[in-house]
Amino acid sequence: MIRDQSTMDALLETVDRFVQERLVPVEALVAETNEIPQEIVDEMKYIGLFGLTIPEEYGGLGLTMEEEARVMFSMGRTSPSFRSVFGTTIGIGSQGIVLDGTMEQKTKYLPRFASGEWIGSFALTEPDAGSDAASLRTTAVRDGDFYIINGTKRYITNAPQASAFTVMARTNMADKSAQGVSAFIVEATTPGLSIGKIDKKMGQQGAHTADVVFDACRVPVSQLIGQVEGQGFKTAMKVLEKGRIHLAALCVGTAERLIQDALRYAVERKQFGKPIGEFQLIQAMLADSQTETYAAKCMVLDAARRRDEGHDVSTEASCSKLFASEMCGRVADRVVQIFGGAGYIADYGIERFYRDVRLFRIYEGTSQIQQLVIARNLLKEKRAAMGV
Ligand code: COS
Repeated sequence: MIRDQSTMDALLETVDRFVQERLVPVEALVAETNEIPQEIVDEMKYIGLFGLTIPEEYGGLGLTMEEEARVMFSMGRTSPSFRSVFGTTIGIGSQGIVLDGTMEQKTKYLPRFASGEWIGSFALTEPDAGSDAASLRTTAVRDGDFYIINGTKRYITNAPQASAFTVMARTNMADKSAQGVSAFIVEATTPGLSIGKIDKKMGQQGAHTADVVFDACRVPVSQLIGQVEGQGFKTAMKVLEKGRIHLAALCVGTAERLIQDALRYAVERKQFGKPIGEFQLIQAMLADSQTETYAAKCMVLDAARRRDEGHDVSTEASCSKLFASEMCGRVADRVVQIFGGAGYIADYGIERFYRDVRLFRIYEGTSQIQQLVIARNLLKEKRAAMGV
């Protein structure tokens, strides 16, 4: 749903200009230094990127899912690490509070996130709990007006920069299932919370991940999201469901960018006396890439619109994430092929995208988890229809 077309057009024009004029020129620098320049982060705050999904009453833009997806199409046209600067804050790092937080929690945290003053991060994954997120071992034991949190969270995006984490921890030790898990807002300065060293990754330099370690970390009971125990896993799943549409949109934008790079190269590069774009085998790779990108875009927009209409989109969100992330991997692979030797050489930036997009098939639920969610939902619906 687009609430106001002219406001949306203005926002997209601003983001497009920011991406092309400010981000694309520093892609190589960011990859080289593994840092995003502070002035770029400040400009993101100024444009309002940290508040895209925060409701307007808390200082954000309150974008609908379709509006958010369209902004992500634009953000995808540069290195994905730029999106990560504000991506966890507008996504998994804040949405638990937006969806399930109390009024006090929203009032305290959301305006800080929306302005970019605070970075929000999401701590679900652990050394022994990845795809099987419900098996998490981090504990939160009630002690008077506090919970004492112990455990380690792994691969946490923006952990070194975050001011507050949404942390999933087990409050009911007798219940090893998802029902024993609760969600907390834990401020980074809370005694007992520490951040591990920054991980060395395959790609997406400039976006940092690290362990978050809780060692007898005392968190006031007021930090329990929604003030209800046992709801934390559901909160996490709802947050991830929305995040999957967001990421699928990013995949579409990145594929579009790569196709544009490939087209430029295909027009300029000459072999056998003519531009390589005139060869049908190159054209086939371009056509397949465009077709798949278009298909993913249609899926993302449909899933987003259904969510805006209030439908359950668990299946559509997973279908979109699965198809768009796998599609983006195939497009990146073909574009390396079209560039040939240049595609393998760092100066052209194509091999960097090839590495960067590999994460799309892994984070916020691997492709295999999306398949599992889709199949489970289908079978559940069929069983219900058959009354078995
Ligand atoms: N919205 C609302 N509630 C949801 C939900 C959703 N999208 N998905 C699941 N739930 C609820 C279920 O309804 C169930 O509640 P009830 O017990 O009341 O029925 C509860 O959450 C547990 O769900 P389920 O039984 O499906 O949990 P499982 O442990 O079997 O597995 C998967 C769930 C595998 C789908 C889940 O662990 C998952 O998504 N794993 C991947 C995690 C991930 O994406 N990690 C990436 C890192 S975080 S960036």
